[in-house]
Amino acid sequence: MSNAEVHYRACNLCEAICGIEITLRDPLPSNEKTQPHLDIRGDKDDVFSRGYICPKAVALQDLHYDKDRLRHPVRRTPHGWQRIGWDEAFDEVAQNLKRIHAVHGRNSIATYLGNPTVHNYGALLFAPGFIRSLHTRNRFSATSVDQLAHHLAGYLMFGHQLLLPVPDLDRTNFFLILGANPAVSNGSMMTAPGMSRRLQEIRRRGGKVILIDPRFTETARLADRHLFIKPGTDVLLLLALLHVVFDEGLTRLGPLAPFTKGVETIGSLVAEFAPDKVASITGIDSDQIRVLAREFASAQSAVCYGRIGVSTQEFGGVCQWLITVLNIVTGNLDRPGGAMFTLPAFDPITAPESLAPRGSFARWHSRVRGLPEFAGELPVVTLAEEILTEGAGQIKALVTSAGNPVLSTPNGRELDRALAGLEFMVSIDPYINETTRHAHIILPPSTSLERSHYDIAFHILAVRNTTKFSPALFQPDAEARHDWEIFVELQTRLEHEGQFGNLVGRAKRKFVKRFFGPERILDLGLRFGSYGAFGKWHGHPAREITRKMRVPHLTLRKLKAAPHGIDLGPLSSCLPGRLRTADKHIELAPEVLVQDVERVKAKFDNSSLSSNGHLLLIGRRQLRSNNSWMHNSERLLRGKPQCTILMHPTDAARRDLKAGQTVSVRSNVGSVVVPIEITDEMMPGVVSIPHGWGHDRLGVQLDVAQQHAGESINDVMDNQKIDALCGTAAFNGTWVVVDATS
Ligand SMILES: Nc1nc2c(c(=O)[nH]1)N[C@H]1C(S)=C(S)[C@@H](COP(=O)(O)OP(=O)(O)OC[C@H]3O[C@@H](n4cnc5c(=O)[nH]c(N)nc54)[C@H](O)[C@@H]3O)O[C@H]1N2
Ligand SMILES: Nc1nc2c(c(=O)[nH]1)N[C@H]1C(S)=C(S)[C@@H](COP(=O)(O)OP(=O)(O)OC[C@H]3O[C@@H](n4cnc5c(=O)[nH]c(N)nc54)[C@H](O)[C@@H]3O)O[C@H]1N2
Ligand code: SF4
Ligand SMILES: [Mo]
Repeated sequence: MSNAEVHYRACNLCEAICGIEITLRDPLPSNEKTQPHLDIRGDKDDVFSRGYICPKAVALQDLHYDKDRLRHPVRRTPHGWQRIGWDEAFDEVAQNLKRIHAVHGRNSIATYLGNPTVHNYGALLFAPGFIRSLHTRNRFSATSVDQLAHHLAGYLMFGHQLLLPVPDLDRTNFFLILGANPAVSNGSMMTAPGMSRRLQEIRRRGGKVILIDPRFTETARLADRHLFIKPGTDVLLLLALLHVVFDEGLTRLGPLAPFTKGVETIGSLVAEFAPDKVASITGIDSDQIRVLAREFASAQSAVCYGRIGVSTQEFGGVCQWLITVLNIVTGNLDRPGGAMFTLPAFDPITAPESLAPRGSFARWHSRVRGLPEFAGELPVVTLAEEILTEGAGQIKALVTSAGNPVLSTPNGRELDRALAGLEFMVSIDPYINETTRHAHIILPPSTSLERSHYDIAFHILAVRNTTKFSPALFQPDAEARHDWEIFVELQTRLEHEGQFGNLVGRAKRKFVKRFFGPERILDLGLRFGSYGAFGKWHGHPAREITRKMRVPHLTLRKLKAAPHGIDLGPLSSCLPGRLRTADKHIELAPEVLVQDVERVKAKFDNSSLSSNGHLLLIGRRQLRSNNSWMHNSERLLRGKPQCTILMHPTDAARRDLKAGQTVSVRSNVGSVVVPIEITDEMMPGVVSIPHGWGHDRLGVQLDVAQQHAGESINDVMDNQKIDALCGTAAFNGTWVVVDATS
């Protein structure tokens, strides 16, 4: 890139996919050791984000220039990490995996894919092939500490794990949010750059924003109404809202009626959940619940949306299902201002099953705890015990890619111990962090500025159909490898053995890299997608839209000629055409979900509501932090310590705690020590600690992060506390004891 050049791309750090504009601010320094300064701003002409960015975008350069970032493969030795060549590293990994496979069987090798995988189209396209080549059932990912409940509902109700309705944010008149903080997270399973502005606009056009959250969050400040809820009880609120809708005859399916099954089942299911029955458990007054249900059902358009606060709790699966049911029975699915499906330019829904599987559920179960698979993966809450429990099928080797499960999964300390005992571990990751420090070999990929970028995942979840391609900003070093190249290398080395096999493997790698890299697949996907020359459109008015927008026959070349992206218009109605259920009906009442309500009843019938002096722990996200892995950027870490516990003044007074002092937070699995902030933004009885901290561990090589180490909330979270339906971690509402440290 020359100094005068301006580069446009999308920020790949979170789901908001903001357009950014990058220029070199200073002339290139003569001393090469000085970090060049990139001027990173919001791209005002980006068709979707219109100039919005958050502070993390500027830190993209800190990741690229980070002196702690690995630039070549390393091997762990008793004398520390040793630099090795790529060929040697690939060979060693392949040999170890083959050996362990031969001795202990296919399930002895496990894989874990972390969150940045979905922000990296090369990894997203090529990781599955590599994982398939291992033939293991022990596949894990961050999905089971995140959005698994959404996929389960999509799969059971609409026939495809990626048929996920998105709030039509820019047109809705009533936005009901449960357990999400989009003003900070910038939105999740709802891609919409500039979330605060979009929320304000709902109110400006006369609509309402209502938030249900145990904390008065940054989003609460933008809402018309905020209601505290006791963590983990949203399922009862949703059942009660539906109760009112049915009881008062407010259901209206509208155009969905001819192809929606199971309405009566829902009606009888919710009959026993009158608001009075759930009020004291949820902490929300029954009149408030009634008013909310009526307002929702009678709004010109309305959409209910729930995220991490409800996805990761004991009834997360049922919650995400009931949220969609509420949208459907009030006539708000598939209509403007409600919950709508996207029509992305690269469309997995219409892709062949072998490329984008519809999903599957409970085809097999985990060995130790019997947790069900979903879409070929097992819940990560069981990874540690699958490593630690002896017997046939025990995990002996692990491949992690773009993940830090020691900090991001519950009972991280147990996993930490388990990883230390593995026969072999390899990590594809740019850092030596809390997880990868256990690897025998680390394979570091190129940075996001060194590769092209296309958001395969987040265009599927966006509140508007747009499409954008970002070219690489920097040429990668000769030494660097992209994630996808690493996967191709490993896969072919595993698939082809022996002298002849090696030759075939090498030829195949060359062929794939030259003719079928990510860009070529993207181009094909665009051509066969709904806006391409060969696209299927499943009853969708996409053709009409493309004609009007004058983007006939999308190709990668056309996309490259539009550096600010191409707007493909607002979301449009597409049902029943886009359904993937066998009978093209919406399954409103899937049996496994209906059945799971029995578990809800059992829990709340028996549970004693007294807290015995315990507090309920929940998480929180922070604008200048991104899960566990951006804490090595000085500019994001400046200012007050971020890893603190928030507590209501009455809870603090009862324990004689003062602002700023350190406290110990204990659960049945472990404890952490953090400073306390006293604030009435917390619901009494509830405390909050952010996740992703806890960098002060032996061998971690993250200089800045270690100076701001914090502690890991997941040392306190229990990996036995799960949504028993699908095995997702139930982070929210963990009982803890908080005391002053002596
Ligand atoms: N700045 C920043 N942005 C991020 C991330 C980040 O780490 N930092 N992470 C990204 C990722 S991976 C994701 S998945 C998204 C998540 O996006 P969000 O879900 O919007 O993020 P959170 O801030 O975790 O919001 C969860 C909210 O649920 C509330 N909550 C906790 N327990 C309960 C409960 O039992 N019931 C209810 N109703 N509410 C509850 C919490 O108080 C919190 O406000 O954010 C993404 N964006
Ligand atoms: N208590 C609690 N725990 C939580 C959550 C919570 O709300 N509360 N949220 C959960 C959620 S929503 C999520 S998504 C998970 C995240 O869980 P993980 O995905 O396991 O953790 P991350 O912190 O995202 O770690 C990302 C890793 O990827 C590496 N990395 C970054 N970019 C790249 C790249 O381009 N290629 C490769 N190969 N590696 C890269 C980083 O160095 C880091 O090691 O955490 C979950 N854990
Ligand atoms: S909100 Fe921030 S981190 Fe997320 S895409 Fe936009 S600039 Fe990047
Ligand atoms: Mo996430």
